[in-house]
Amino acid sequence: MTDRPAPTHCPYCALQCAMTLTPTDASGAAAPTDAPPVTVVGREFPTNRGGLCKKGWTSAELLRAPSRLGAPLLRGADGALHEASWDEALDLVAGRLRDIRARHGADAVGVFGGGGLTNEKAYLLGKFARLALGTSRIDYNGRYCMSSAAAAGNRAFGVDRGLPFPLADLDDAETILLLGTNVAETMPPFIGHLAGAQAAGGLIVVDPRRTATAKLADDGRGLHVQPAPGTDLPLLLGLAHVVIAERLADTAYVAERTIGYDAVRRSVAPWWPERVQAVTGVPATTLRRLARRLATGGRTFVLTGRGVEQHVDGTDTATAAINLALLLGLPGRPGSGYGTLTGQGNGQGGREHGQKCDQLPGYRKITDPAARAHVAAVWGVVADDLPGPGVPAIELLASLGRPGGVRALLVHGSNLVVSSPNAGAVRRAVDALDLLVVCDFVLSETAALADVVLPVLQWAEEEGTMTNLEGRVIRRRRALEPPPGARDELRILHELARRLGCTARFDTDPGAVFEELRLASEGGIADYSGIDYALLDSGAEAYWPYPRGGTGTPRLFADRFAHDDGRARLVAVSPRAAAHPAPGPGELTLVTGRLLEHYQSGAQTRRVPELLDAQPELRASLHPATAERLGIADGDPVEIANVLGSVHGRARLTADIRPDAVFLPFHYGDDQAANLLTSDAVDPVSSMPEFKTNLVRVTRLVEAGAPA
Ligand SMILES: Nc1nc2c(c(=O)[nH]1)N[C@H]1C(S)=C(S)[C@@H](COP(=O)(O)OP(=O)(O)OC[C@H]3O[C@@H](n4cnc5c(=O)[nH]c(N)nc54)[C@H](O)[C@@H]3O)O[C@H]1N2
Ligand SMILES: Nc1nc2c(c(=O)[nH]1)N[C@H]1C(S)=C(S)[C@@H](COP(=O)(O)OP(=O)(O)OC[C@H]3O[C@@H](n4cnc5c(=O)[nH]c(N)nc54)[C@H](O)[C@@H]3O)O[C@H]1N2
Ligand code: SF4
Ligand SMILES: [Mo]
Repeated sequence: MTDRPAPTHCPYCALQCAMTLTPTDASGAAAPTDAPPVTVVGREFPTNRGGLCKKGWTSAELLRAPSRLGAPLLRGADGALHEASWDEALDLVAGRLRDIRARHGADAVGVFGGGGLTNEKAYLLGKFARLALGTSRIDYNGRYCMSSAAAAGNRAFGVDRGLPFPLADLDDAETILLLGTNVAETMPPFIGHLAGAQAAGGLIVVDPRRTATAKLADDGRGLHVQPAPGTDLPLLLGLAHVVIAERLADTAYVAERTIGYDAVRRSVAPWWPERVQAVTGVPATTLRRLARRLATGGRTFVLTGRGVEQHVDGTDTATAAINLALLLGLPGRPGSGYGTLTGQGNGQGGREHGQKCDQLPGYRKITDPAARAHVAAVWGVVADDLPGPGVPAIELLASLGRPGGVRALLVHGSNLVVSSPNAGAVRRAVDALDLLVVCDFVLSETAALADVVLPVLQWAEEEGTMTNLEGRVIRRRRALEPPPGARDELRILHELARRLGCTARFDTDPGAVFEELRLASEGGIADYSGIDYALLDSGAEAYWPYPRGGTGTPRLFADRFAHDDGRARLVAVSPRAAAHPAPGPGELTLVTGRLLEHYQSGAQTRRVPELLDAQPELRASLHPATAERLGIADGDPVEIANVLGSVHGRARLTADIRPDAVFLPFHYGDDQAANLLTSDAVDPVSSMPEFKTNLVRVTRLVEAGAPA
């Protein structure tokens, strides 16, 4: 089954580029050396068409890297981590969990999952929390990623599938509005799907930075709109205002397919273009031109990314984008549409099968009695045995070590001390835990703080399924034997459940877990019951919902939306005062995001030499005019600080950023972690934190030995 070419998909982002892994020698399980044990070749697939980005090309470097964990680690009396046997580690974890639970109750144990886990792992983790631990305290890093877009999608359409159409539908588009996404760096092969709109002069990018993606639009044909950070909501209200005022709305569609028009019309009335210009800095003439293009630009798509979603008003901003798309009659119209670009490898599937605090498999609500009864029956328990809803990630982390809060935390697939907002406070909260258990294959910054580290498998060593940004379920396939010290997470959950005395099924075979997931999801919103491994292995396209005996659903909304009456909701939204305070004297708005070479907290990509060499340390992008005012030259060491903390990096001068802002990637740890500066204020609907606009001051640091 192994040691021959395996058709699989990239371990990183939601584009899930197809790749073929070929073992370089027959002894794939040999002791760790520097040489990658497989070669990586891009494979033809509708999302990537054979292409891969740098991260994909170098993904095999980590498989046998010296930094790969080879045995469980336990924190000793000396305060250091020491290698231990699996039995010793698992016995210790189960014993301490039992003890903490007996003394403080089941909710004193928390679970933090990740959107990179396979569907099988995410599903079993949710089951493990609810049955083996009996805790309601489970949430995951998708809260930082997809929660605002998901909340807005559920509210408007009654369903949350990031792209309700195949990505290839973009190829024929004449107009594409990209709101707060830098796909040229975050999903490079994606830009192949923008070529048609670009050629048609209809590529429009809204980003406070002139990113690689914005440059595709800013080519004399399309348009780059550069609003002040955090002002997309008024911008979108202004666009809707022009659409209505100039009678550009698709009134037949609005009448037949939506409800809520009157309230939205009233809510956008006060957002005339000149007022929007004053708030956003985007000229009124540009707004009018943009609205007209969207209304008359033929096959048109509106797409959002984290730049408009990761805000305290991210749900409302995503809602305003949906309202605009509905006014234009785009969702469900052939050749047009609205969508959000899911980020993590399994960011879509990871939000469907029970890692979210309020959710059971199949995108069911944990508070819905019928959903509880269905899942309880599949799990062989009674509904009363299932805990109720827990709390979202930020609240979960804030409770660590606090009276009545979580005292033991299990982490599966997140480097949360680097990637969570207000990371300094998170670090202190983690220190207050009685027990931290981290499953990972590298010693991430979070794993380095753990009492117990359990080494797990990497993508090339495991079987399972992922659901990509299109809602398409795909197979992850094993290309080589895992190293002897690492263990499959399904088996870890199985072993822990057994040690905790839980008699429910915890299969270790991913195929068996998927069969159970099918049953658990059956009849739910994200229904996978018609999908099995044989179907996926046959190469069939499997978009959910895919009911048993039915077919998949590449395109949603052609005839109806998922609300009972079949209509979409136009939801009136308006900016809240003080959601995004403008920078005061001496302050800049901190914009955070990504670089091509690094993935997320950098736990993986900072361990790939080629990627680290390309982006070795934190660089703060500053406008030359701002830098001059602050007495900073290119390459100077700088401190970026606010009341929450401070970080150190080097200045990178670029006219691609607005003079009132500074950009930091969040890919670095220790004193280079951008999240030491981000606040843990959250969106009231989605509990998404504010990652994209915080206020900071930037100062030049004097290097030791250098003249001031
Ligand atoms: N290289 C790389 N690729 C990745 C990842 C990675 O870490 N590295 N992560 C994956 C994941 S999980 C995700 S979620 C996706 C994210 O993919 P994207 O959404 O493309 O990524 P970001 O860089 O977070 O944000 C996109 C843009 O939003 C802009 N922005 C910031 N504030 C605002 C604002 O107020 N308004 C507007 N309109 N724009 C704003 C930023 O300048 C940035 O260029 O990428 C995926 N792909
Ligand atoms: N300032 C700022 N902060 C942000 C963002 C931002 O734009 N700005 N973006 C946010 C977003 S969109 C996201 S998605 C988060 C992501 O941030 P994190 O949740 O920290 O995600 P990763 O860095 O991918 O961490 C995943 C960890 O799990 C490990 N891992 C990978 N696969 C597996 C597996 O199968 N099992 C287990 N057990 N471990 C595995 C990896 O080695 C790594 O250590 O960051 C958020 N934080
Ligand atoms: S775009 Fe995403 S899925 Fe494709 S190779 Fe790069 S990281 Fe991997
Ligand atoms: Mo994400």
